Amino acid sequence: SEQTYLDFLQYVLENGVKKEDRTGTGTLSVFGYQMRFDLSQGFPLFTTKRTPFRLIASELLWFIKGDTNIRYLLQHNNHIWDEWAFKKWIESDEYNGPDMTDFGNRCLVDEEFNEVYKIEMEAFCERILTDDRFAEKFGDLGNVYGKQWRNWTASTGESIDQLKDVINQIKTNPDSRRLIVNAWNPEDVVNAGAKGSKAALPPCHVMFQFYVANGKLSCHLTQRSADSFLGANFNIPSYALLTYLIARECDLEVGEFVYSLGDAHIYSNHIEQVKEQLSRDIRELPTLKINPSKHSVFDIEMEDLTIEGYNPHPSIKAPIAV
Ligand code: THF
Repeated sequence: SEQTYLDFLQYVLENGVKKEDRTGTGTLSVFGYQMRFDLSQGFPLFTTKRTPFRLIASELLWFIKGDTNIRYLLQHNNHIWDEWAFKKWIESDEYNGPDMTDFGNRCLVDEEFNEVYKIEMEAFCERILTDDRFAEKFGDLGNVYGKQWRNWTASTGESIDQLKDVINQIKTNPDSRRLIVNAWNPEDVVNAGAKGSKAALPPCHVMFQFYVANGKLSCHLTQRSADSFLGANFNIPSYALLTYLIARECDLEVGEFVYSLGDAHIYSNHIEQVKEQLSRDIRELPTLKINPSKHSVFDIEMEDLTIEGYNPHPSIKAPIAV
C-alpha cells in the first residue's frame, strides 16, 4: 500500500547518510531497500501528493514504442526529459545562445539567469516540435530505455526486441526464470552523458524480471539509483502500468510489484517537501481502466488509459537535479 512508500521516505530521512552526488546538490542516502506492492489492491498512484498519471503513461508508451526522442513526449505535453536533451544542445557546436553551463544549479540560485534559461528552454522545445532536422539531432537521448528494450544492438549487428521476446516467453514458457529485460548496456554506459557519448545518461531502472504463479503476473525491478521524492513515485506506477498491460495481453491477473533499490536518496533540497508529504493522510488508491478493445501492449495509446477514483492531496513542488 501507499504506506510502504511513506515508510521508505521516513527510513531514508532517519537513516540516510549525507552524501555528495554528481549533480552537486547533496543527498541523504541509504544503500539497498526493497518495497512490495500488491497490484490487486489498487493502482499505486499515490495520494499524499498529486502525481500526474498522463506523464507516467506517456513516458511508458514512449519506452514501449522504442522511441528515444523527446519529441513524442513534447507532443504529449510531457516535459520530464527536457533537461537531458537541452544539455546536449547547449554543449553542441551549433549552440550560440547565452551561456547555459550548469543550468540546473544556476537557475535555482540566480533569478535573472532563471528567466533567460526559461526562454532558451521554451525556444528549444518549440524547435524540437517544429523542425525535423533539429529534432532528429538534438531531441534524441541516444541509447536510453526505448532503444535497449526494443532494439538492442547485438555484436552481430542484429537487433534484439527484449520486450516482445519477454511477452512471448510469458505466454509460452511462464515458469521460466529468465523473463528479463535489461537496459544496462556496458558499451553504451561508458562515458554516458559526456559530449559525443552514446547515451544521455545511464539507465536508473536497470533491469526488470517477470514471474508467473497462480495465474498472476508479478514484476521485480532493480533500480541502481532512486530520487525518492520525484522519481520513485513515478517509477512505481510506471512499472505497475507495464505489468497491468502485459498481464492483460497474457490473460493473467496482476500479482506483486517488487521494487529493489541500490542508492536510494532524498536530495537535500527535497527534505521539507518530504516532511510535508509524510504529514498527510493516505487516501484510497485509484483504479486503472484499459480500453478493452485493445489487446496488445504495442497497440495501446494514451486515450486507451484512464485512472478512476483518484482524489489526491495537492502536488508539492521540488526542483529536479540535473
Ligand atoms: N533525474 C533525477 N534527478 N530524478 C529523477 O527522478 C529522474 N528520472 C528521470 C531521469 N532523470 C532523473 C526523469 N523523470 C520529474 C519526474 C520524473 C522525472 C523527471 C522530472 C518531475 O519534475 N516531476 C514533477 C512534476 C513535473 C511536471 O508536472 O511537469 C513532480 O512534482 O512530480 C527518474 O526516472
